[in-house]
Amino acid sequence: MNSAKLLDLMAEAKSVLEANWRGKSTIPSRYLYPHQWSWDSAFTAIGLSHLSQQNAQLELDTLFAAQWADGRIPHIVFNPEVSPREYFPSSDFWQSSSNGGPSSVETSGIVQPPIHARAALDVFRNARDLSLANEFLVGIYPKLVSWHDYLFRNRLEPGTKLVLTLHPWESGLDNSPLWDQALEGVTVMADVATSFTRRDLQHVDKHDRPSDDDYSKFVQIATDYRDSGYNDFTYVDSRQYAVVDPMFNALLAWSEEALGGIATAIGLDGTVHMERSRQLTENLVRHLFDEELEVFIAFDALTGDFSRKRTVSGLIPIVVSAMPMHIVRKVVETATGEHFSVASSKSWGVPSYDLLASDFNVRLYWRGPSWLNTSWLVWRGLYDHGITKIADTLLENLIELVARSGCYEYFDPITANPHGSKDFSWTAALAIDLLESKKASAGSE
Ligand code: 9WN
Repeated sequence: MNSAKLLDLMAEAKSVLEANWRGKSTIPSRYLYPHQWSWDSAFTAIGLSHLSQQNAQLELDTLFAAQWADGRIPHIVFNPEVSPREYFPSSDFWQSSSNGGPSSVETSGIVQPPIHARAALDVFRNARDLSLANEFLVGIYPKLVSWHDYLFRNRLEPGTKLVLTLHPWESGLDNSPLWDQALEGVTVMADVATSFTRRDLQHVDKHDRPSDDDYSKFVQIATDYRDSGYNDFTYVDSRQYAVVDPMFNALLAWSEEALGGIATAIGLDGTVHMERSRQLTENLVRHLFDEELEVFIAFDALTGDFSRKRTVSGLIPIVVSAMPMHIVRKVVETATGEHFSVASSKSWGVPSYDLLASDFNVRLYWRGPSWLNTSWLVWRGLYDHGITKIADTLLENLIELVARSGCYEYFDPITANPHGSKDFSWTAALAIDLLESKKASAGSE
């Protein structure tokens, strides 16, 4: 791609982030998601770190200002100036401040993948003002520790010793086929099914979004959790959904490694974090690596069944540095083979689902399309494990995808057609990060 096109992409990505900046944090999209989302903010901070160290730090600090007393980082922090009619479920649904959430701000009660420590370390590494960066790390480190402690304390699944997601939204890959089996067991009460109006369909095509049936189940599970007062311990008996997700656990392991790096950077001992990461990695391999499918799969803690499907969630554990190289190689073979066709002319980005599955769908939410964040995670895994040729091909492919189709929420992996919301923050942020990496590697050649 010529340098004028690369500059155009950089300019477009910057303008998306500027337009979505709300003074202290960034919204994922002006059309669909008008509040602050947890893992979106982490990805956005990584992109912002190349543009403004202060804003990147503020993005994460704002999110962590909404941390609950028990350590959880909520998946949404609501902007009180936005009407509840703009997004469902709104703060009236979650009722966080009367159920253990902070009193200063309204939030949701569930969480999202723990990628924040990794984002904080990337922000620190890209910083120009080192004393400001150090102050930022010192401030956020105990909050990150308390966030991870919440997961280990409240969400540990006793059999696998991995952490549980209690809602498909907690995975960030809401509608992935990996959760289908677990969702089959969810009973929706009649009053819940009729209690809400979807707002998402006002903004995007219904063929791009989860079905009404799935949405009712999402609302039912969130209602059950809320009605327990978001108490992870008393909730155990009434749970209708409790799934061990490979990506969520891999990001926790990767972030524990990052916490180790942060601890060292601020003069503390990071051994405990490296040890936690090692244990999580060992448990991921032991319990969730499927030798036949050659990907990581999910475990349903309520039924004891495994969900044996090839999804992007099962490729992402290669981000963890401690992942044994023979496992990384097998996963990379799956990623580059016919099921995902990564880094080939046959697909754009990393498809969210097996291209050969009978229910693969090029446009349906997390059931086929490529997203920039999950593709970026696979790229980081390749790159950090020194699988440079494939990593570089994927990097070029991702840059060209966004340059061609724009900063959309997700893309058809076969045609590159854009889907979902336009001007999407993490697409813009991670495109910036990829462009900067390309520049840095060209500079070092
Ligand atoms: C529910 C904001 C979020 C992302 C998720 C993505 C989608 C919300 C929704 O949008 O989820 O949290 O309404 O569909 O699946 O990963 O964080 O961008």
